[in-house]
Amino acid sequence: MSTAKFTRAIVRQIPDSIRDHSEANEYNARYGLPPVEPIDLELARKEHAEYTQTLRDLGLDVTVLPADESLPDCPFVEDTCVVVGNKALLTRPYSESRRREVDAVNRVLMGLGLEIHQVDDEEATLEGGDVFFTGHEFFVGNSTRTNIKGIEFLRKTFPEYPVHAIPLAPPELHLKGVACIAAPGVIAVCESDWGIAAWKAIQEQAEFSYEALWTPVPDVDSPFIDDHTCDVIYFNGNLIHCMEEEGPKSVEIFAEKFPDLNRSEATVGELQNVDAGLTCCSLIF
Ligand code: CIR
Repeated sequence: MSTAKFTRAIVRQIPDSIRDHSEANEYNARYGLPPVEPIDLELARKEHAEYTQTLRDLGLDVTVLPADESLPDCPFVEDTCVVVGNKALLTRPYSESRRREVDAVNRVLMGLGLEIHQVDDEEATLEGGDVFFTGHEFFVGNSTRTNIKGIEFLRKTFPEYPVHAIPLAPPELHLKGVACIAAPGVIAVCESDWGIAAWKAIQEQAEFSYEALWTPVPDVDSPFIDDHTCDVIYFNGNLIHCMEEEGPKSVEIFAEKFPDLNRSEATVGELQNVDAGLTCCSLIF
């Protein structure tokens, strides 16, 4: 993992329009998944405010962008950009309805003087939820949301690092939903068929060595418990993971594996109804 210190985060508030117009509706319909449960907006905003406060408490300078009602999925800022060091690659989200989300994030990053690159090929798609950086190399999901042309932009922007494309079959949305950097040299991987396949591909392609930390597959009787709990946030010796009530087995696994990390719990609970993971509500750099 890079020793560079992370100092900033960007988050974006939740528009009312997310309740009826999130891309999750279209996604679930396309892949035969159950219809999206309506979001309790008040609860979602409370959880989002607590999530934001957790980032502040851990020392980050957090920019909170206002919601945009014309962009229902705008709180998922992670998808709009990949930032490493002083370089930022503005992405091109898969859905037309999400493309303008990058503009507000771009303005913040430009104001901070970052070197900005952009996915500007009409055939390329890339979403930040598919990308994780280990400090030495990138792993990027070749998924329903990110294609090979999009991955090429990551290679062109960061020629100093290897970029490895990891196949991800639907209905999994993003790579970080099944494998995610959890600490230097440790990748949290969900013990599902998708996670196992991703880990195999990671091992085949990695140029550095990593250990897998397996997180459990949800129980069929309680499918939201321990679901996607590999999606964690690591920076500056801090690990943010799911709440104990969301992932009791996972929290035990993190506690045992990382006695020396400063662990915090956070949730984007209500937003999980529209396919949000923990990492997707912030851009940390
Ligand atoms: C979408 O389908 O694009 C949004 N409803 C969810 C995006 C979540 N992004 C992420 O986990 N990185």
